[in-house]
Amino acid sequence: MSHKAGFVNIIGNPNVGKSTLMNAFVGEKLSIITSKAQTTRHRILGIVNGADFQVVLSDTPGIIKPAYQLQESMMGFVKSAFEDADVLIYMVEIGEKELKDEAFFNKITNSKIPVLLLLNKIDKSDQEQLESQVQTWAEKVPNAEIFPVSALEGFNVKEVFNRILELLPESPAFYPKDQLTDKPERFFINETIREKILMHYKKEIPYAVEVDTEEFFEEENIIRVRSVIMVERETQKGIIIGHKGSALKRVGVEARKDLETFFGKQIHIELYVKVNKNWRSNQNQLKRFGYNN
Ligand SMILES: Nc1nc2c(ncn2[C@@H]2O[C@H](COP(=O)(O)OP(=O)(O)OP(=O)(O)O)[C@@H](O)[C@H]2O)c(=O)[nH]1
Ligand SMILES: [Mg+2]
Repeated sequence: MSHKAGFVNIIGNPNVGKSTLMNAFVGEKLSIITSKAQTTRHRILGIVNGADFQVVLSDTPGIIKPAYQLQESMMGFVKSAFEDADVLIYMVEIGEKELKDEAFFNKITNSKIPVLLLLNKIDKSDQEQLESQVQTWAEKVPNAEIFPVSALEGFNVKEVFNRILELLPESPAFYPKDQLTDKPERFFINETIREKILMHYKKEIPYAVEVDTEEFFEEENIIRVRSVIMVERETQKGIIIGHKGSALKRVGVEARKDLETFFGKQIHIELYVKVNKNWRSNQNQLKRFGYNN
């Protein structure tokens, strides 16, 4: 029997729906999703396995012009996604004009590998707008096949997946067939806590936060974790904790609910907040949190 396998890497502007699409393909919430830009900071693999195929998807951070070291590292993950792709998914959303970074855009239009341009969030558009945008993108990226989709509602997602399977090379699997991702358990705990912080805190706060799970003990019926929420300044620490600890408590309660679903087990989370001055610009700290690429 022939077997197909390969890397399908998803890139695009922030907030267009890249993570929503990857989760839809995999059928698990591997990547966190929020309405804020720069939700995803890492390259996260989502693996879809079948008897005669293995599709290794990569979710990546939205493309931005880096202003500090953390963002430089995030764009490093995007660069790496160009290097090993068998199929490139370039995701745009309804109403979007262009990829602001010209160098990345040129890489897409000059790509030697197949490019699928997914025009996402079509649930928010009408037929007329959709047709005109398909036309525009066909002119801008003539080497791409265009698929209007709604990652959120699952519209056309299956069709895209079938096209991916056609495009993938014959190859043995790269990962064990029961593996869903490349990330360890602690990563999903960190990310779920960060998702709640993105949802509940304003302005700069979520961007100044990193979460690190220092302890992870799995017992038969319960997982016990101790995670630290790192901020850059003392004032941010107070905001995270909130009046009598109420804000922090909400983060813990909501993260626990999601993680209990994700792991299918009871979770006990101990959260605390620590100032880690300017960690976003500190090479050693970034390395420690997995932003070395
Ligand atoms: N209406 C609509 N909203 C969508 C669709 N897909 C994603 N969204 C929403 O768009 C927002 C961003 O989704 P994400 O999947 O986090 O986007 P992303 O491209 O991964 O964002 P970054 O990680 O910040 O680059 C969320 O509020 C999603 O619910 C869609 O098909 N339709
Ligand atoms: Mg994302």
